[in-house]
Amino acid sequence: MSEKLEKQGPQGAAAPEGDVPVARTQDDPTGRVCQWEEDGCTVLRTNARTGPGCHDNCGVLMYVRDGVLEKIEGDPENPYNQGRLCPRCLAFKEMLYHEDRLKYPLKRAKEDRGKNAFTRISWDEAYDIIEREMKAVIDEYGNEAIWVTQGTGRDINGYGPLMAQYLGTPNYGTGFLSGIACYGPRIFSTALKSGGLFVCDYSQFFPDRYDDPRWEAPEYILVWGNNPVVANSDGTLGHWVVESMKRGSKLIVMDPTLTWLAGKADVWFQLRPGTDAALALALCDQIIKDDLYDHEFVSCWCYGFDEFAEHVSQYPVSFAAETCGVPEDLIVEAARKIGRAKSCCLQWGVAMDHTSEGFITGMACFDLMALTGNFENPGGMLAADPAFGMSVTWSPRGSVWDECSEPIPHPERKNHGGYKALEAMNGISPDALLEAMETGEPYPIKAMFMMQNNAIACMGAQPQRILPALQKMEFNVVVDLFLTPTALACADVLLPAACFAERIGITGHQPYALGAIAQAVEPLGECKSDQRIIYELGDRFAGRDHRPWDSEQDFYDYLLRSTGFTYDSLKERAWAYPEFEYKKYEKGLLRPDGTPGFATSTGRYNFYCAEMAYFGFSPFATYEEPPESPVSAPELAEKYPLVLTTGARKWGFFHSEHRQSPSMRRLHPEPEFLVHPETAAAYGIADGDWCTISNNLGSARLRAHTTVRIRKDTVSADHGWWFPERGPEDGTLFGTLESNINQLVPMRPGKSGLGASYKSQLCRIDKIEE
Ligand SMILES: Nc1nc2c(c(=O)[nH]1)N[C@H]1C(S)=C(S)[C@@H](COP(=O)(O)OP(=O)(O)OC[C@H]3O[C@@H](n4cnc5c(=O)[nH]c(N)nc54)[C@H](O)[C@@H]3O)O[C@H]1N2
Ligand SMILES: Nc1nc2c(c(=O)[nH]1)N[C@H]1C(S)=C(S)[C@@H](COP(=O)(O)OP(=O)(O)OC[C@H]3O[C@@H](n4cnc5c(=O)[nH]c(N)nc54)[C@H](O)[C@@H]3O)O[C@H]1N2
Ligand code: SF4
Ligand SMILES: [Mo]
Repeated sequence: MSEKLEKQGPQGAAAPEGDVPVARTQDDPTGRVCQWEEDGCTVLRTNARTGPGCHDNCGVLMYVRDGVLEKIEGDPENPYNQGRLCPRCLAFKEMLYHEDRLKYPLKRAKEDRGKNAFTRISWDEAYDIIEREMKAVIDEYGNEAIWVTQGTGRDINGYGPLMAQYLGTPNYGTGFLSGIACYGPRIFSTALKSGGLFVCDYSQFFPDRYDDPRWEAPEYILVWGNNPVVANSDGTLGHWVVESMKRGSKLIVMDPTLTWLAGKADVWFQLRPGTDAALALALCDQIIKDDLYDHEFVSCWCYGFDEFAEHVSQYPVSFAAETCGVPEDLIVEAARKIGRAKSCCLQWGVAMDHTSEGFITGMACFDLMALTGNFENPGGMLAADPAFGMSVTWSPRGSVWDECSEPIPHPERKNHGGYKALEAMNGISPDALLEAMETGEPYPIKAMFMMQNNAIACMGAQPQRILPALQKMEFNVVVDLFLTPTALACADVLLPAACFAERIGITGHQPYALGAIAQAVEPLGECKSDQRIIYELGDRFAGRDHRPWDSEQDFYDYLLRSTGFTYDSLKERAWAYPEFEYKKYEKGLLRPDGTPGFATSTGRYNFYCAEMAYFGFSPFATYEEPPESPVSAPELAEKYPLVLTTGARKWGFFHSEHRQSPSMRRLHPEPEFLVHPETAAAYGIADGDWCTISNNLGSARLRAHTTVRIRKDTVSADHGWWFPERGPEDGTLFGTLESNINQLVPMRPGKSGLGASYKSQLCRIDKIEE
């Protein structure tokens, strides 16, 4: 262990001159056993994490016999999931031990891109090639000519930026996700409105969960463009919604499809995709007209209410009813339910972000929470800061670097595409970066480092543009579990990553709790964790002396140094819950200066948002039609009359993952789209028919699944499809462009640079005559 880390105090926390941080927790780990023997197996109590992908960290029991993972079960004692596991964790072994797993570093000649012509190499040789090629790109074009990309959530979120730091590039972000449209728009809109991120209160901040006397179930949960029982998205477990319902919570659901939760809702808005902001603004207007808003919260803690009330009067229920295609009286009913509820929370999903002006849609929905005073109250919206204040975000010059010997130089010239909002949030524009790859403007992108990201099969809109752009790069690195279409198309060096059972780690830095990931089995072949790959490669660019950690365990001790834990002390208890209190804005716990209020420029919740005016937008949330809709583009709609929403999550797949897992594939054997039987009949399509879905941008081949659950004017298509069973030899990149619905989605954000069109395009459907 390095000298610096040896100086840590008894709990392993950094000990700057005797000042040892002590973790103040709510839960008592006495008697919590984290490893035992059972029927010849060693059982480890720990937490799941990626890979394969997920947004959560459920508590698991891993049963290991003779070094082999025999089974995985939900840990009934872990407050997070209380024993539940979804199908993907139950089938985890099928991914862990899949014969197609990458096991060794591979290289391939540039002229063989697209061909299965890889050669096994050592890690040293892989690092040598990456060092040589990346330095060549840096010398000729500058550091900013490298784009480091990541996929969603997974375990990369905190660590990916570190790779970009090592390569000295400011261009780091999600790989080809148009408009950073996964939580990005919602996170940034809530930051401007309220100074932070807030999540629904399902008691997840308490280790005794629903039994905690401080907690009350939300009276209403607005499930808005989200399907948490399937997706468990953004660190919310769907079971929490169900458990809250058992304790009295009622639902209002906004979804063009009748989901399982919509079927249990008091009110279900089967709205036209992309029109959510109109509904949110009309709900606000109705609540104000009925005088059901929270006068005290609004007058003490909000900014710009009177003008806001005036502003939303432009969006009466009649307007929303017509725009969204929902009954007027249902909007009035829902507004009264929300306005009169003791508590209400917003369980929102990525459907917000996946419309062109999703950034503003998020603001409109969030305003509803402020209007009804649902902040920091039991059953309302709670601030979501990292547990124990742990920072793993390797931003340039961030405090996470404090103990490193040489600060990594801070790169400039981030490509935010000229969008002021993106510049303010220090974000890149994937849309502008794709253009830079294609055109060399404003400066060229010449190399890609892609980690946990299968861009052409899933994340990227218009993969037909991304594929040639990747193939003309001077150098590409891919780090993955499998040979994906993206890796096959473009990787020059392909590195094998470890699954969570094969490595140590810590959980996803969520607000509720911190946990350790224990290693259950040896990695397959020579797989390594992404974290280790990053810092070992970092030595080639920043020098071995730059880091005070020697091993992965050291690395986590370093990251945990201000929390009061070491990796071992966390592993011994599996999880730890920090202290928690409600009403933090009243107690000065939200603002860095310790004064009451919200961490915004005004100190209040901003109905009027001055930053928006600075970016050139209305300071209030507004409604705008998606650019391609039956209303905004009637001529296009004549040719492509149906509204297309895509990517509603499936139980068995995490995006383009799990297509190799036999039991997950049995759940979803083929790519399909939902269509109303009457609509299907009008086009001569029967359930199960293979069809072409097409529009002005492209087409994809999927199977019709007729169901009355969906709006008659809308089809909902799967995303992320490729066919690993075809093998890498047939020249089709595992058929990745055959059924890829993103060929119909433009790589084009909203006016702010945020927001996309994955959930609001136009299309037509035609039966394929076989
Ligand atoms: N199993 C599984 N879980 C996942 C993922 C996965 O791939 N598989 N992906 C993860 C990721 S990265 C994300 S971002 C989350 C997303 O998870 P969610 O936020 O739940 O998003 P979706 O499943 O895309 O869509 C949720 C619902 O929105 C509806 N919808 C579609 N268009 C619209 C619209 O315009 N307005 C409204 N109001 N509703 C609409 C759909 O019918 C669907 O029921 O899931 C995460 N969890
Ligand atoms: N049409 C349509 N397209 C969409 C969406 C939609 O709703 N509709 N949703 C969009 C959204 S919200 C998102 S976030 C993106 C998601 O897009 P991505 O996050 O890029 O998801 P994947 O394409 O599944 O690529 C992830 C890759 O990471 C690999 N992987 C998994 N775990 C690990 C690990 O621990 N280490 C490493 N190195 N690799 C790992 C997997 O094998 C897989 O190849 O897709 C977007 N694309
Ligand atoms: S949500 Fe599912 S895949 Fe994710 S950790 Fe929990 S059980 Fe595992
Ligand atoms: Mo996402």
